Amino acid sequence: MKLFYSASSPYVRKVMICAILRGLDDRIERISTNPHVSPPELLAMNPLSKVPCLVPSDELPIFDSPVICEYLDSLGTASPLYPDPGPDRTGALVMQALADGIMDAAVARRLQQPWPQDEGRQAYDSRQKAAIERSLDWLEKHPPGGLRDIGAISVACALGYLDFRFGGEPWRDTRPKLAAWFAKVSSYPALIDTAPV
Ligand SMILES: N[C@@H](CCC(=O)N[C@@H](CS)C(=O)NCC(=O)O)C(=O)O
Repeated sequence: MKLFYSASSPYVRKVMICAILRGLDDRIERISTNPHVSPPELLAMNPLSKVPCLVPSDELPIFDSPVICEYLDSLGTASPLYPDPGPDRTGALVMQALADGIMDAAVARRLQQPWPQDEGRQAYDSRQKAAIERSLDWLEKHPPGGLRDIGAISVACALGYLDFRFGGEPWRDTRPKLAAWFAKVSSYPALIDTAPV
């Protein structure tokens, strides 16, 4: 399988953590890609010009990260990362949606940074930042347990991205439970091996 890949993308990190936990990472050939320059090889597989995009041999390309992660979960024999239909699955998917929303807001803020910070951009940045803050507060009230499902994996990637790109905006002081959980899972090999660069 080929994966259009960027080492700094939190969505790509999600996919790679799932691949590692499913024992599939050695079946994935990583193709280093800058989606922002819309390379033709990526556009041929994903008209949205976004990474991650997984191309299983002889099959249709797969995007975006939730779809890729669920596809990987259907391969191999390791413990499933998507619970069976029911409350646990719904909870994991909602947590994934929240974490993906944090990533969306943080990536959007990052993309705006090089441009002149006029009033409109400042208002946009404040709105994204507020969404992140509220989501972190929600996670402090409902912290993930372990790294056992797609929800927890997604939260780890979102927090890792905040530390990577917004290290000057501390989030831990007012969220001790979330901070303790993240400190614990950050020592797991799947997180160490996929840390953003
Ligand atoms: N919802 C998508 C988001 C993917 C995404 O936004 N990836 C960024 C890299 S971090 C990208 O490829 N951006 C290129 C662009 O927006 O043009 C997913 O979960 O895979």
